[in-house]
Amino acid sequence: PQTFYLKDYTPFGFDVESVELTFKLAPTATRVLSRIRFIPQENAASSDFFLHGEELELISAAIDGTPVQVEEVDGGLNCAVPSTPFLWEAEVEINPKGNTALEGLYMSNGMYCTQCEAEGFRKITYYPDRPDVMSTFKVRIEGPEKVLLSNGNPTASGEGWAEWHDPWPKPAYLFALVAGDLINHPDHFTTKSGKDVDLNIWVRPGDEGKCAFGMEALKKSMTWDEEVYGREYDLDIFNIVAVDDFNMGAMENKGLNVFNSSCVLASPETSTDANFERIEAIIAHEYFHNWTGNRITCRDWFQLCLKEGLTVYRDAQFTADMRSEPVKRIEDVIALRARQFPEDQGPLSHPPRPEEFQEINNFYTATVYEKGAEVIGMLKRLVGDADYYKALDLYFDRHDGQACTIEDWLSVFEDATGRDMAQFKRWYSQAGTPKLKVSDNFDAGTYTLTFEQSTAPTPGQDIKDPRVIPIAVGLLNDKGDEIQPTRVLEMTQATQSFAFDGLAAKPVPSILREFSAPVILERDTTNTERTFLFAHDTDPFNRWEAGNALAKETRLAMITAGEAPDSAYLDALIKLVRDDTLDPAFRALVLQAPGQSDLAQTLHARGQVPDPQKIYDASETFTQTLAQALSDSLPRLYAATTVDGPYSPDAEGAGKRALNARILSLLTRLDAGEQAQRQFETADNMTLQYAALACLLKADKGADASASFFDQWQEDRLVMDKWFALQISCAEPEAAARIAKELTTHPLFTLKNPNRFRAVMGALSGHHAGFHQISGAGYTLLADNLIALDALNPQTTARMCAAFQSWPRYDTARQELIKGELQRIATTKGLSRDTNEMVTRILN
Ligand code: B3K
Ligand code: ZN
Repeated sequence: PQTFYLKDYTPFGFDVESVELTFKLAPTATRVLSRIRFIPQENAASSDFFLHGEELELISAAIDGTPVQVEEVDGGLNCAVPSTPFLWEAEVEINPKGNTALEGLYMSNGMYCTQCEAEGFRKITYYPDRPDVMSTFKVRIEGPEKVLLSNGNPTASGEGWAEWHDPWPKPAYLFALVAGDLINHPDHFTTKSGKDVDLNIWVRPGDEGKCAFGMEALKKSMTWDEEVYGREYDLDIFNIVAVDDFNMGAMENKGLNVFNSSCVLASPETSTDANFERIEAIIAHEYFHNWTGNRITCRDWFQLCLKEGLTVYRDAQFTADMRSEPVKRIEDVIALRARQFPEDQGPLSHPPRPEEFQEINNFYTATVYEKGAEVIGMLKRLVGDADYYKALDLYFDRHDGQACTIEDWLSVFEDATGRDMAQFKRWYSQAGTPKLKVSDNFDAGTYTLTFEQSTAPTPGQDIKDPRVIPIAVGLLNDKGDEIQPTRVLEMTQATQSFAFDGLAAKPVPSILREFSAPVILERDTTNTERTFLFAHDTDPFNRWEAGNALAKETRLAMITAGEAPDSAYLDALIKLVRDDTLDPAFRALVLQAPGQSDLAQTLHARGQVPDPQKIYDASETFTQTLAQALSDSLPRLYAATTVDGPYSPDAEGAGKRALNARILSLLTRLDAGEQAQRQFETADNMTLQYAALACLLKADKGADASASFFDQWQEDRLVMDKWFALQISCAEPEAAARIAKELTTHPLFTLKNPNRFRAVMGALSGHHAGFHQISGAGYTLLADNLIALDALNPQTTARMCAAFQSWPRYDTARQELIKGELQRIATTKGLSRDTNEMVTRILN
């Protein structure tokens, strides 16, 4: 397979002045007519006229009205063209119904929809399918469907046809078309300059009652982007469409966002608080792309984090503003450690701006997205809020309408702030998670912190240079008063010291507040000091972090030294959980057990071989001990999580229900599921019903509840995904793979729906001890299903291969089992380029 390199970038030798497309829709034989005006560039580096095209049947091609001979080659066509501006016309035929890869134009439940990012437009017609080629688009759709949508503004329509015009030049990856018998949930929005915008959420009949929350989230996002970034919407209409079969969460096509139905449809009866929060964030994310992604796009796909890191950062700011800032930060750090750290510390490690790929769809990763967002957060911390927004204003001003690079982005910061960004750029070019070792010293009133940074080699990158690391530090005295408010230390050297003068006694340091940089902090400290910070730190993130460190350390001591749960930590935890002055959402996070995969990673980093079953057992024992120690308070705490009045998915109610789930799971360990059964029977919303079902399944008392849940919800695709997943994630480790295997034979299981596939295979690979059973049953089941799915849908298959990425952590027996399965996948006949690249990288 071909490898593409950043260093090989060359511009396309032609400008595209305008694009006109006509779609004659038919399920297995759609005709696409294109009229494209090309202008050869003066002094072009290359005058080769190559158009991308895949799985197209060429019917005709003409230049300036005269039929031309083209040379069809792998991945596209070549053609001899004039050296003056010309009109290219082509007709192709495609088969949307046969498109199970869900890329290009495909059908989902009888409706037509598209997914073009990254390189799907070439499955629709011949075109220079690269993000630096931008043009305006006019689209005519002909078909019997009631609703015919494309990008931009509607210009004309009649019985069986509609026309759209998008006046904003865009790359082809932002093209979209939707056609189907859909129903809309309409609304409108007036922008700050007084422009009225029609808003619609389009859904299949029956789903119209699940649109209101998404619509409110959209309007909040539009207001927020005006207020915080000064960005206004720029078309007369904004459409969102919900689609059941979708490879990822959603897509920011200009004026026509397409959403996985799981990321937009919501109702109290069918969606959990976590679903609501995620929907709000994804609606915001896709909307924010209108400026960071669409108006300013990427020059090439190596620059993907230019739009994704920034847009994730913006949606996190939005969620923090709508809900709780510390809670959002803690949730994001938990997710970063669970998804990005393993990637960065394993065979798939790559920089936020990769320098080579075979299949770009394999680089829509936690590193590009979440670490990309962390990098923006560090930039903001280093330059300060005022200069950050000054740089962003300059970015929008200078680059509107352009396809840009990370260099353009950093130049804006240099020009707005006068700072040199050369060293900071290493965050974009170097892979791996830096380790930050800390030591301290107190002498004659001066407290000195010394930091040492290092990053282990990653694939293709042996040597790492020191990075700029913003380290937010505060100091407390022994009573817990803050004697040094948060100060951001700017580390630039491999080893560097920072002094705090004029102190009466040795302080307690609170380091890396707000998780000010995506690093692994290593410090020889005591549980006594952690317990002190857990009780007193004024930075909510670091207060949680101290508890999290204690939660990890006690489990690790149980695993490696057979110790009992640390009683000082248990006491502190109980005290905090009983403290009604604290936000219930925060208390719920403090009660959340550290991820078992995270514990395995830590053991591995300490030179030990993790045993998944032992990790599981320690976690179970700890929870059981906590439940007993807290038993007197549980009924009162449980009662206090009751929310009066009708369900509302706001942060306050959600916080109480998050605590409800934690308390109920402790109660269930003592009352054999009585309370959970009551909650299951009386719940009037999915959050409470789901939490109760999870507790019952975990206690092995869930058979009846599970059956009645199935009866109640079997017609609801999204709730059924929960039902599939929960049976696996709540199973005993030795049963997880068997249950998952049974579920793959259930009539409602299908390889054709990525949500359903992820519900089952994602739950299996997410069950640490279940997936890693020494029998290898989990590995084999996943590999069997990946091989089966690859023939239909390479993109989703390739993404799920990452479940195997952590194999080097485990014992030789497990390593051999995993490598055997990876080899079996690798040698499958006709394996996709997507999956081949993933298994090859994981094995090397
Ligand atoms: N930009 C899309 C992701 C496209 C993934 C293509 N494999 C969604 C998003 O990040 O908003
Ligand atoms: Zn995005």
